[in-house]
Amino acid sequence: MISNTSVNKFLEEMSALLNPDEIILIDGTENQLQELREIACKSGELIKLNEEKLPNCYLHRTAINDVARVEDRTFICTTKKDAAGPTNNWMDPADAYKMLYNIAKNSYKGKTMYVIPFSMGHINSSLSKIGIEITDSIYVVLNMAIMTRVGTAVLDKLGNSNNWVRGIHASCSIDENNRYICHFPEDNTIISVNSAYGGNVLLGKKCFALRIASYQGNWEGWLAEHMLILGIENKLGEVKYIAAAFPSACGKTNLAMLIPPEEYKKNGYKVWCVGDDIAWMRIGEDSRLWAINPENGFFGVAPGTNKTSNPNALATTSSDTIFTNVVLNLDDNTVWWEGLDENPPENAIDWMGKRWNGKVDKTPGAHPNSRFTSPAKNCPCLSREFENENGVPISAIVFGGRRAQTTPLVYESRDWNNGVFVGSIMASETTAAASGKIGKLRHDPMAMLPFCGYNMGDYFKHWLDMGGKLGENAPKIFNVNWFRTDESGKFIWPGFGDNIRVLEWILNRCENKVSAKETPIGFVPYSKDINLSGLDLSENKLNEILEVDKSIWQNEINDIESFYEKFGDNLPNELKSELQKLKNKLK
Ligand code: GTP
Ligand code: SPV
Ligand code: MN
Repeated sequence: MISNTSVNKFLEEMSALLNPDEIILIDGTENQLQELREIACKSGELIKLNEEKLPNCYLHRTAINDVARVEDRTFICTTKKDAAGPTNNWMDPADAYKMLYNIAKNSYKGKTMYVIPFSMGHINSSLSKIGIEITDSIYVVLNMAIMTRVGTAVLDKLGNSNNWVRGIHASCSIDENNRYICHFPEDNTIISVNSAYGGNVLLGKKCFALRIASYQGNWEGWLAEHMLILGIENKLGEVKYIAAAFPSACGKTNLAMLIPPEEYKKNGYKVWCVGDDIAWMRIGEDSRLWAINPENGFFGVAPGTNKTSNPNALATTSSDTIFTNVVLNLDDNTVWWEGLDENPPENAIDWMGKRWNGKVDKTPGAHPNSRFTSPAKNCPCLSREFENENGVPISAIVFGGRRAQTTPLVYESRDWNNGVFVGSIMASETTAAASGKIGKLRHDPMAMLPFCGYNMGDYFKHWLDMGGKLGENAPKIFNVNWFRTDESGKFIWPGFGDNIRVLEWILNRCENKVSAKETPIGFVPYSKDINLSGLDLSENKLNEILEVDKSIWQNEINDIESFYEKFGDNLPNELKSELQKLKNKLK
């Protein structure tokens, strides 16, 4: 049924190892997907939601021990340990294959092996890459069919090429003590066992499009980044594109789908979403940096998504969506999550499958990392360039994290190398997107700490090299922080739609339209240059969150130094010298 020699060989090996009762090739047709939805509803893997209110929408609950990415069980398996670097878990590839094959052996017995040919990026784009994921989970098939381009068209494009990524997913017994997410960048292979949750098993996403792709990008001269891509249109109809990297659950999807406040709308501003999580960026023939979103859908955080915070995301989820670990409202067979509205259902089932009354029960009904999987085409603000095979030209790169203190609302780096330094010293408070403690500050360079598929010191070097190649066409690099808090722990900056006020300053800086104030860390806005009209925020408060406190930054230097020490000789000299410059400026 498949003519590609290397794919056939892989499938033969895998079916001998995993021992499925049956093999089904995912052809990408709606008929086949509908059959699978029906099978999953019969088995209880999916619950069909109210067809009138949420057409073609389903609910899925994962195992209680399997609700987020597991960074401590994620490995980069390279022949040399140093290739994985100090920030990744490492395993010897031979040992890893042996262990994983042992765990997965015969685990498809009594089940079906689904074969998913998928393309990251438009099937016909020269920038795209192909993968084949095998899985025993219909949930994975249906999610992959939303998140990527799947089906026989992908095999047609592949022809008899051996240039594709092998993805092996085996649910096994969802045993968290035998859960492993392993990457073999030297073999273009990913193996995931004992999980059935999003980022651990939708292998096109973080595993391929970031970990494997970042490794490929280092060899091939491009960047695979944990970035949203958005376009801002002004009243003349000109659109400028920004790529922004924030750690998991720090606001990418929200910024990507931003709705400008009234006074901006009146002035003709529109925001267009190209991508909400991942950007692949290459230097174009015109020497500018061009970005595509390799995905075809959104795997977004549900809690906090509502009519005010992100109406575009809410509209996107109103049909053709798979909800994971949210509340099921038994009265009308719809879904609910914390922060959707002030009216939690009383007659409901929580994310763990237990009876739940939102008016009485104190425990959250939806898991904090509950998610929606929706097709990109549903998004009301989807960019018309979404399907453009060449992507969009990037004017500005923005880094950002969740910092209650220290980092100002926005600042601009001095030049490319200083911007790479700014990305490399990013730190952010941890969120529910990965298992482990929440709210703990950690260094997360370029929001890639959990996703860089090779030595992060070499990754910094690659960023510096890209700047050298881009020369004067390099985008300007900025840093933002929506999350500064006051004494009572409340966010000072209103965030969400109002973030366009900061993006406007960023684009104004790119076009040399406004001046800025120099500080030891870079340029911050004069408060008069951030448009506060229509906003209940005083200029004093704004100045408070624009402040760069020298004594706090002196402490920060110590943290940066101990983080940098990890990289030893792999830390590029350019970054050492940027750090020295910062130290001098803080004196
Ligand atoms: P991943 O999908 O895990 O990569 O997350 P993400 O980066 O796409 O984050 P998302 O946009 O889903 O937002 C995560 C959380 O941050 C939600 O609870 C949002 O409500 C909150 N959030 C997003 N933007 C802002 C903002 O501008 N200000 C504040 N205070 N909160 C925000
Ligand atoms: C993230 O954690 O950054 C996500 C969700 O986008 S996951 O796909 O699980 O990685
Ligand atoms: Mn997101």
